[in-house]
Amino acid sequence: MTSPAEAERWKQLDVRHHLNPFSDYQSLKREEGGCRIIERAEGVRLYDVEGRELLDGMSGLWCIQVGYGRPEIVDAVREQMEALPYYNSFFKTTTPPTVELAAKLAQLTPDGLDRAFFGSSGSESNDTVVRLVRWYNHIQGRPEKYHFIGREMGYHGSTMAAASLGGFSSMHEGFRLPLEGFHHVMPPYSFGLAQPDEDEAAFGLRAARAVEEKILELGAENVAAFVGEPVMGAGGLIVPPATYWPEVSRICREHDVLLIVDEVICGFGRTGRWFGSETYDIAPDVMTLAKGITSGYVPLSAVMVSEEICQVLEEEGGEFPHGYTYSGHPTTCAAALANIRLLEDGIVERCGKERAPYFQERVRQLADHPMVGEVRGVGMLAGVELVRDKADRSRWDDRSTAGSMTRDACMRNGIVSRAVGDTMVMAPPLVTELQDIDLMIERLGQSIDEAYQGLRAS
Ligand code: PXG
Repeated sequence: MTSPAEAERWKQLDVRHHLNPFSDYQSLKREEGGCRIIERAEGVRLYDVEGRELLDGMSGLWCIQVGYGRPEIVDAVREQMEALPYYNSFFKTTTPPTVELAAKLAQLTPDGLDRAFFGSSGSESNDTVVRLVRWYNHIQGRPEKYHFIGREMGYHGSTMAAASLGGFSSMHEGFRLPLEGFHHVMPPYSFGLAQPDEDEAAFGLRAARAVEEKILELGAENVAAFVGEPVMGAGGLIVPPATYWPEVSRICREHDVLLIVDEVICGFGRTGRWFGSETYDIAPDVMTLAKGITSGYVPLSAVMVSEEICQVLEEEGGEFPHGYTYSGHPTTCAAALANIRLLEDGIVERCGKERAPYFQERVRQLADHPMVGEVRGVGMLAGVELVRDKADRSRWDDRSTAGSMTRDACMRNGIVSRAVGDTMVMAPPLVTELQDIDLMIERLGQSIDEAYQGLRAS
């Protein structure tokens, strides 16, 4: 058990020496009691240095599919480290877990995606996509076909290219981003963007056709690819209408634009099936994977590439000048193989059949609360959007107040939920027991109500 003095020392060190990602440093410094320090975890529960227990309704950052404390992954990592902790896959070498994992991913992912390029993060994988796709067009003698289309509110990572693919203006301003050649269209966010007289199906088609309009505006001969998450995560858990992906797929095919699906959040059972592409019947040319690939135990990502693209690389490409020191890292690949064995051993199936439908049913019960405008979700993903007035969907004055108040209340009530503006997001581990789902929803509901009472009183 950590002593209060030791906990205090860590908090001081954090403020003095650590630049936390996506943090307001002044407010971190002011934060009463300092940063929360998580020390250990088991199953779906986190424990901080003060000994407080929190239910992890976010699977870390959308990644702990199999829950914390799985000895199978720990053992696999230890055994691999003992045999070969590191070797690279540059210059005509590879390692056994690297090729075993590549083959496993080829088997699990949709037909036609049979080869993997490895990295250490979702951002790296999306950077790989940009380089790979531009190279693919370059070696075919069409270098002008280099433009990418992403979506406003899309999130693809923090590196320069990944942030350019993403559609967050807060990540562009001040960084000279997006880089040249990156464009964005409206997201399929019906609660916020549909016209009053427009139904889901019609809105989905309109959002998809924004992709086509952008292709025509840029000239199809100049557009390399469209990139999207099956369900948008960090942008506020945006679940597309059923009409959206079939129309986007048709448009990409018709204009010879590659369809890149970012499965960093949706992959490995998160949407109730193995991949979001299965849930939405998408046939991607390229797919990016990270997070759930190792359940976050160690950093690893992959880009799955279609045979058509690989054939061109093989026949026309020569050497592909791209790679990372840790591409195909044997220890992380061994962790992924152990994690996937657990997922294959009934976790994805049971989640899809039992836990996810139960989670969806329970979270939708929050829709009755006067501050809840919409509950949306699929699989083990849910968004609860908070409004001032249900009838006209108006917001509390400062968009994010209701969200940040609810998030703070969640922490007090022992549940981790993420606030994206005024949308509360939940993405619990795929192994969450039904009674823990009950507890999570109860605590989230109570926290929404506490924030509501607070907002009404102010
Ligand atoms: N694609 C998607 C769809 C993501 O959600 C990335 C790529 C980038 O992955 P890396 O491993 O480079 O972080 C992500 C990451 C949040 C949050 O608060 C979301 C992410 C990362 C950090 C915070 O919602 N998603």
